[in-house]
Amino acid sequence: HALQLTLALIKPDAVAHPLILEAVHQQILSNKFLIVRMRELLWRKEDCQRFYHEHEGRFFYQRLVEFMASGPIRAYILARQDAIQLWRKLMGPTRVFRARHIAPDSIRGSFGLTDTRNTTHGSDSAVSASREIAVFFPDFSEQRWYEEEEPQLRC
Ligand code: DAT
Ligand code: MG
Repeated sequence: HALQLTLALIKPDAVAHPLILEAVHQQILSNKFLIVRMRELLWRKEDCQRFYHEHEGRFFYQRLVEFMASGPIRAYILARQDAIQLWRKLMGPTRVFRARHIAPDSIRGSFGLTDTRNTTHGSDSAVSASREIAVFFPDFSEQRWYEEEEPQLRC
């Protein structure tokens, strides 16, 4: 496919601040991602636990889950060539100290508060993108999108 899909989240630390929320949204637009779907929601703790189950047992797991359920988040399905890799590059490194030093202009380098409160999430592979899109947009069919919507975006 010419266009790849990814799941992007704006986390509670950034949704709580209108100017930061707007700045992250502008990054999406200025990098020519197509916003395929977008919604805002308050996440239940059990859903955060399931979403981050790969980190269960790590020292930050409890903190991460509490934080992600602490306020509204914004979820996007984004489409673009190399969407997964580009969105992760725009986010910058996971840990805020590293982000500020090696990628000061990245989203996390600019707005990240701590290693946990780091502004955004992005899928890390095509397999996780599909899984994560289904978590937030259960009615969205990737197959149908590629058959019916994506071809029209190319002509
Ligand atoms: P990413 O969000 O860059 O894919 P990840 O999947 O390794 O990073 O971790 C998921 C989230 O968990 C991350 O965005 C913030 C939190 N986290 C990861 N490593 C952490 C650490 N060392 N200390 C505190 N929080 C951490
Ligand atoms: Mg990850």
